[in-house]
Amino acid sequence: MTTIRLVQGDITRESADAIVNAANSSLLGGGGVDGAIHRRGGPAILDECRKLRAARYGKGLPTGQAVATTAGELDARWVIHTVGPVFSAQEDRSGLLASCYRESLRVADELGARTVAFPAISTGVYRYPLDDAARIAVETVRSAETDVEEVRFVLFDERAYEAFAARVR
Ligand code: AR6
Repeated sequence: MTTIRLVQGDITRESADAIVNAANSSLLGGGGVDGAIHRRGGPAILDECRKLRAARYGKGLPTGQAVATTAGELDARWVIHTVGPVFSAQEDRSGLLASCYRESLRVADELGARTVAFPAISTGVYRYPLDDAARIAVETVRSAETDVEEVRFVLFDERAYEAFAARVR
């Protein structure tokens, strides 16, 4: 059984086995939670991202997939980078968003992580509507077959927290 917990705050302040990053396919950093993770985690994370790019993801990490690096100076063992879909009103990309959560948990299982902290993937720069994103996140984690014992959704603001709380209740 995986326990779901909700926290409002900055994910870079969390302590967990793995912290998930809402990255972009370049793996080279960006704004939002990605920028915050690289800032607080320090250069070791970017170093490993560069090596992963060179070795495996020359064309970028595809949307919906996940890959782990060191967590640098964060209070975690790993950062799991995943690439959420950019929201589209024309095309249903919910499967790709669900895949981010599923693949991140699969990578967490490979690593042996038992506690995993997720941000609300795609709900910032990528504009995914919060209510839909929260439903997909919670449903996907609930139906995942994983050895992860605790999934913690770390929501940056009250609006995001309430959207997730409505799905967890
Ligand atoms: N802790 C927790 N959540 C945060 C934090 C934080 N420190 N900072 C922002 N959020 P976003 P995306 C929330 O834009 O939509 C980047 O440039 C934020 O309020 O970080 O998946 C990447 O490089 C929102 O609810 O990620 C990509 O190019 C959620 O995290 C692109 O943005 C996700 O917002 C990815 O866009």
